[in-house]
Amino acid sequence: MTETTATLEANAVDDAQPTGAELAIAALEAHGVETVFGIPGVHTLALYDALRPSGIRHVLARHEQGAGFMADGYARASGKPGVALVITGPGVTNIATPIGEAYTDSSPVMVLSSNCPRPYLDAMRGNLHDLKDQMGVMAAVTKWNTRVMSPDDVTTAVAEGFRQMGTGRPAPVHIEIPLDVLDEAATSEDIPVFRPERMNPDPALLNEAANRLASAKKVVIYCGGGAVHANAGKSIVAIAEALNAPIMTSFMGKGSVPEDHPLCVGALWGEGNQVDDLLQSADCLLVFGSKLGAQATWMFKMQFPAELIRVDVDERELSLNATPTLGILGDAGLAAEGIAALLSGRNASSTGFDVDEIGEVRIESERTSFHADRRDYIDALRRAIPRDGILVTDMTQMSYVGCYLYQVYEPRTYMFPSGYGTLGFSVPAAIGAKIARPEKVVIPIIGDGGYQFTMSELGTAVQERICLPIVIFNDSTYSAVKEAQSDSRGGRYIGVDLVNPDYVDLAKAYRIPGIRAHSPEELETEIALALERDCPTIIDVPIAPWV
Ligand SMILES: Cc1ncc(C[n+]2csc(CCOP(=O)(O)OP(=O)(O)O)c2C)c(N)n1
Ligand SMILES: [Mg+2]
Repeated sequence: MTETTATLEANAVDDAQPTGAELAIAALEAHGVETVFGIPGVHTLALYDALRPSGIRHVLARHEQGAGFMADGYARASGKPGVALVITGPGVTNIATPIGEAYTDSSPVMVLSSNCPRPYLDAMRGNLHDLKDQMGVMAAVTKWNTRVMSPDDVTTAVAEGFRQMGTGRPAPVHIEIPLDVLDEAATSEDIPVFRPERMNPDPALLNEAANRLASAKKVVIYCGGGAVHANAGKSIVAIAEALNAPIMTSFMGKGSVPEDHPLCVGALWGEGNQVDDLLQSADCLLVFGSKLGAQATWMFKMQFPAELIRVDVDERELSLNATPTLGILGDAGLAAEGIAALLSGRNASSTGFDVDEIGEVRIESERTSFHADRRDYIDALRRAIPRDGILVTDMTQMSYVGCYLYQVYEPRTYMFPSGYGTLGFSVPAAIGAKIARPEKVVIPIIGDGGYQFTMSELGTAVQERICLPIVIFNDSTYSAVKEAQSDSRGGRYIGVDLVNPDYVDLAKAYRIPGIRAHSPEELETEIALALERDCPTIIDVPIAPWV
């Protein structure tokens, strides 16, 4: 661990030794935390009391699920860990769902929780917020999970949490501090501080990769979320240009390279489609930061060429799902930089793929992608959102159209609850993203069903006066499920029709503008108007049924 040590100054109210809670907040500050998301309770009074005089901003969520998604959106937009504070028991179980999403999508989120006083831990003796196995709940959704039994161990736990989030695959962590530890005075004021370092790949392996790439006839490059996280795009494009290699991405890899680059075929791969034809004609695939998971490969139907070179920061994922012929453990950005340097000066004109052919593949695979007939709304969103603006999507049909057809140009400007697939992600994640990047346009899209999972977080956006056009694609149906019941259950529909509130009237209740947009053009206009306001705007978009 790279560590420096800070000492507590600002938060100690008097000369007395700091408490566990004061040290926890001081340790967050020492790690550069500027914002925390949460909901207080009598089990976190000490933490909130220590937060008050600190320089950290507290954003009050309306439900811990919202706080978790906000911290996740904050992390995805900024690249810095998001932090959430929750109470024992229901606070912890409520946040477990968004932390499950952060875990599958490799997003660094730290949850700080309390628990009953030490003598009552896990004892179920009738204490308020008793949870039989709080550590077990959070073990299921985190990379690292610890219970701090002494105020002297608080700051090392926080530093270790940051080390876990900043080393290898980014992922959530949980630190539980029992009530009496929060209030107890420590004997030490030391605050170890972890400073993240990028993981250097082995230069010999980079050399070997460059040689194999140079001797391959046709190389395809594949970018996953690791390429976004490592900001590897520029070097990956340089490799692609040196080899005339098309670049594919997963949904999580969107934005790693600009999707309007002539060599990029985006996230359009599908079994048997034109992008798949490109892949099948290659003799080498170079993968940056992807687990080549079940969803991305359509249940492992993606066939790989004989040479499979993989770069990953996580040792397990480096060979997960497909054994590489050459595996390089390390930061995707550093590896891409090294390989690009080794390939520079290469004359690519006579090797690799025909660039015009790649352009045609893109057009043709867009034409045949999921519900391409609905692309007008996606095109309207792309026109309404600046190049560096952030689109936050949910589990709605229009999002799935966008996964393929919405072009992303910059890293960290596209979010999708990819792995856990949790409805209600987009609005709170967008709130977190906007708090992390207030200068950017941030727009969540969501279905009428998904909106009702976390609609309470509108209160947070109103209270924080966040400029946020919320786009609800409204068909009064769980259409994704209805379509699946149509496709595979003979149209035997059950549990998919919704009686919804009027979302324009709902906006009125929050004293914010609510508008109905009836066409892609109206949507574009209403987004432009909403971006002028210092509050959220609900844009309800009635759409035709999908099934
Ligand atoms: C927490 C959670 N519960 C249930 C589901 C299953 N599910 C996936 S999509 C969907 C329907 C979503 O409806 P809506 O938000 O209106 O979008 P639409 O499919 O109609 O476009 C459901 C219920 C889920 N993904 N997440
Ligand atoms: Mg719907």
